[in-house]
Amino acid sequence: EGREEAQADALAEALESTLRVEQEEEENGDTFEEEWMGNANLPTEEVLLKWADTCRHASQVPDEVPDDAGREVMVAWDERMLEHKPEEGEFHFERPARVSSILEKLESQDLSERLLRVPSRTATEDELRLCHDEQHIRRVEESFALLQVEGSDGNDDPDMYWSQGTALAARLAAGCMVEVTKQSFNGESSRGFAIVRPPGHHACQCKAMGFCFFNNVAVAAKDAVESGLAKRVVILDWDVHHGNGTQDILEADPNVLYISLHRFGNGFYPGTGDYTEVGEGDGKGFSVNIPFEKGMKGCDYIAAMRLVVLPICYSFNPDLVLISAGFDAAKGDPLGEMKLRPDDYGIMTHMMTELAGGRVVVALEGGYSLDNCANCSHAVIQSLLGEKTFKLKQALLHPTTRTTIQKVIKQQSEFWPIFKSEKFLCMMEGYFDECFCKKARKSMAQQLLEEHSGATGHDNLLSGRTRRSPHVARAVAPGAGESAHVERVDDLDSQLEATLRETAAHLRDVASSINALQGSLSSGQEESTGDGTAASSESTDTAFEQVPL
Ligand code: Q9C
Ligand code: ZN
Repeated sequence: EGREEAQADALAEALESTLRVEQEEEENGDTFEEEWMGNANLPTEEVLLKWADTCRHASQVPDEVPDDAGREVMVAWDERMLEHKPEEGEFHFERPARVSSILEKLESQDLSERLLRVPSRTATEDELRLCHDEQHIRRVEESFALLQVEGSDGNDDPDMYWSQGTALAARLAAGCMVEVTKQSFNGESSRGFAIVRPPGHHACQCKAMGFCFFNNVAVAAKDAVESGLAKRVVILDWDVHHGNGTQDILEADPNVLYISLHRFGNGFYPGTGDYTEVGEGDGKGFSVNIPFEKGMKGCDYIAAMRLVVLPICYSFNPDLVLISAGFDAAKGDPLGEMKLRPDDYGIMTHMMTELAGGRVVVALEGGYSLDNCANCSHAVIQSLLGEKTFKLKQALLHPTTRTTIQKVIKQQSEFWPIFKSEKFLCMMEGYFDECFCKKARKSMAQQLLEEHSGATGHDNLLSGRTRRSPHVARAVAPGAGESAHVERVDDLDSQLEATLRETAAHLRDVASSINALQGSLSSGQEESTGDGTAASSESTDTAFEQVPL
């Protein structure tokens, strides 16, 4: 009896590892893990280096990341930023505890020797004037006083509130970001994190909005260019909202490339950032918008990073990377309704540290779950420190991700020649199909296991390890959309088909060994090995036909 149980356990284990059926505990079981190992995971890299010299801004391949880069990370904050706060008893998402939660987390992690605190300071008038007009700067200074005297500051935006400490906090937020950015060129480290609030990316040249007063990141970018520290700056904005302010301020500037991943459509705030917005005048092609629907996971963001953000960034070859890091696309945020995990932010950060010789400066933007603020900021800092291997939970892409990415690429191909390269397009299709392939393989395995446990009465062996959801049918869905821009490559299709056939054959082999094993386990029981095999291969073929080849 005991021996049989042990054998059953061993079998279950063997099945699991042979078929690599991995279980996703917290969610719907649609994911598997992929070890994130930097360059090894960038399928674009090799192609990119080859195509770099055909791109209009790339005269050289990206610099190597220096050996000692990332050992230490600069951080800046100022307690006085906590004095921008809603009135006693009032709740507002953009609250002081956001920053405190990050500071507490960092303190609890014993990173003190590796974090270099940069002295905080306010932004100067000259720095603010790089992005804001005089009147706006005055109004931020005076609004609270006006409010006290007249009961109104002329700003009726319900998203905004003003307190005694607002103006100073806003100036400190911009100043800290500018200072860390400057020091990334001549300070003790090339990487930094400005833990600042109020956030900045909705702030326009002459208007405060969306919880933002001064555009911290835009000011730092302009200042880096104006002061001659950088020739080309890329701003990656992964806050769940479109950074309309940053885009407005920089849309005609060809030296600052603005790339935003955000939720868009159905009235989602602020309503700008469709993929058709590509910049204006000299800045045409230097705004890149990736508009997602709600419900995206890390794998969707990583796909966009690999297929859109990195090809453009490597082509642009920046000497400074700034990140508008909102954490409101993290799972559980009260506004974002996306599903990113802290590790996903670590991975995206890591992807950017391969650029600009590792000169990467991050600024806090939104993010309204305190736990997410703390944990995602920590992941970003670990990534900047070069510390950790992050786990990418690779899952079936959202049904809209493929089309979204293709639309962006088609739109941007006018400006970024890599998107016209057949090799690149082929690689992109391969990337999408690879996701199908893995999914298809996994569902075949699961189906097989299910059928089999049913046939042999050994449900207990597999309980909790299989599900009856129609994975394969769902796996087909994203591919069903037409691709006007990208033509499928026959060659690749037959390759895929071969892989799938091979997998199917392998699964049949596995099925018969399972049968043999179970036969010997349950000697005396009366099920027929032949039937089990037939049922299995049948199910494999069915699954097979549903995959578009
Ligand atoms: N009732 C940033 O994340 N609308 N700003 C919220 C809530 C404004 C978000 C509506 C959201 C602004 C920096
Ligand atoms: Zn936001």
